[in-house]
Parts: sequence; C-alpha cells; structure tokens
Amino acid sequence: MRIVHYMTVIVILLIIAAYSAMRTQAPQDNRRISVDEAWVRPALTSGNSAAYLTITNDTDNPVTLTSIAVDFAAMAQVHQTIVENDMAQMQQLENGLRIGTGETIRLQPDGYHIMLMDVQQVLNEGETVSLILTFDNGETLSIEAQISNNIVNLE
Ligand SMILES: [Cu+2]
Repeated sequence: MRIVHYMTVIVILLIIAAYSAMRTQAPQDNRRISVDEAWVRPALTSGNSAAYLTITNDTDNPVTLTSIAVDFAAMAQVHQTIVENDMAQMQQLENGLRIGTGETIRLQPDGYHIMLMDVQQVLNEGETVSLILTFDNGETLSIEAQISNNIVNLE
C-alpha cells in the first residue's frame, strides 16, 4: 500500500516537472518582433504619404526590416529624414532598417519613416490600411495602421 503511494507521488512529481518544463519554454514563443502605434498620414490619390510605427525586436538576433508591401500605394520604402544646415532631406535606407536585439525603434516625423509613393486611393483620416513588413530573418508581419494627423507625434 505504501509503495503504491510512493509511486503515485513520483508520478505526480513527474507530471509537475513536465508541466514546469513546458511552462519555462513558453516565453520563447514570445520572443518575436512586434509593431505598435502604427499610423499613416492622410493623402490624396497620386500624392505621397508616410507610415510611422514602433518596432520592437525581442528575438535573440538583430533583424532588418527589408521591405514593405501595401496595396494602396505604388511604392513603399524605408526612409530617413536628415536635417543638414536647416534643410530636411530624405534618404532611402538601401540596406533596410536594422533593429538590434531587445531594441525598440520608433519611426516618426523627422526620423525614420515608411515612405508611401503614388498613393492609389484617397487615404481618409479615421480609416485603416494594412501593411506587410518583411524582415531578413524571413518573418513577415501584417499590421493595421490608422490613418491620422497624429499631432502628438508631430512634436
Ligand atoms: Cu521619405
């Protein structure tokens, strides 16, 4: 009878150990790239717009945002605005936008942005559009961005 009880205890301990092992592995699933606070400037057809968002890289390796696909503009590129002698200039990041391990990068007016050229439909404030971000580790993220004149972010 006592032996049976010991066996029961051992089996229960094994189940707890297996469950704990599964639980400690779970956070690995959370190691990922995440995007927050995505918004896009309103625009008229054939005009330009820009998308702004915050990217966090919680994976174990640096990643690079290499391309952006949208169906509402002819082209989407990662740009950087550089101010030189009071003149703002935009440059395409030919090699994409690198996000280090554990790093958060905020795309915002006068910094990094996703340039949206030759908009194919009117982008009205309050509506949403979707963007597909592709990273060099093969990961793609489909995100929804609010069309907004984001005054707070303009400061
Ligand atoms: Cu630009």
